[in-house]
Amino acid sequence: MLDESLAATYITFMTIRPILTVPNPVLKQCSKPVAEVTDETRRLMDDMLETMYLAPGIGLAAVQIGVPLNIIVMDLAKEGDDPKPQYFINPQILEVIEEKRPYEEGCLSVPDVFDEIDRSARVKIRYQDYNGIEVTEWAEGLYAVCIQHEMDHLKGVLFIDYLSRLKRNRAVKKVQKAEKLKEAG
Ligand code: K1U
Ligand code: ZN
Repeated sequence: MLDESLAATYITFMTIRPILTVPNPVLKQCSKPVAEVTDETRRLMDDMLETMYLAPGIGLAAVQIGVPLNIIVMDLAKEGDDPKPQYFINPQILEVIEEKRPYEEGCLSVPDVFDEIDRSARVKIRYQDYNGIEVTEWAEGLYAVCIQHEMDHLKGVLFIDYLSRLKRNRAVKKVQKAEKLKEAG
């Protein structure tokens, strides 16, 4: 017979999911709201977090692993500090301040491409957390940059969409070339 404490223990296995890269058309899709936060939602967010840590990255939207739902994970902890995972379900931007700040952004769906993007310095957001609890707060600094970048993913917008057509095309070609080289082994 199973030991009671063992039987009561849930062993969860997290799965690393492939991250879609440009020009995959799924990345241009608009994500859909999550109707209810369930264990399945939490399993998806656990997978997203592990996938993000391995990449490595500081944020990931569900659509980047081919699931067009309004879900984002993030961890902005400094290297050497304890992990500080954050989960955003159905995030909304309620207010933005006018002041814009530039930041050199990257994206796991556009690997090895970085460019400076101007975004609002502070944004007020509302979202549901890992347990489905509603949170309203202001984000600033890297938090503001990252949440705006990730929320763009939910609308099918990539940071390279803010660049000139020349830079954007170059970025996509660079990624395609790298993918082909990887496939060729
Ligand atoms: O693809 C993504 O959406 C994730 C992206 C998030 C982001 C980075 C910078 C500005 C805005 C949004 C990344 O995580 S790219 C990788 C990255 O920035 C990083 C990786 C390892 C250590 C530190 C940063
Ligand atoms: Zn991105």
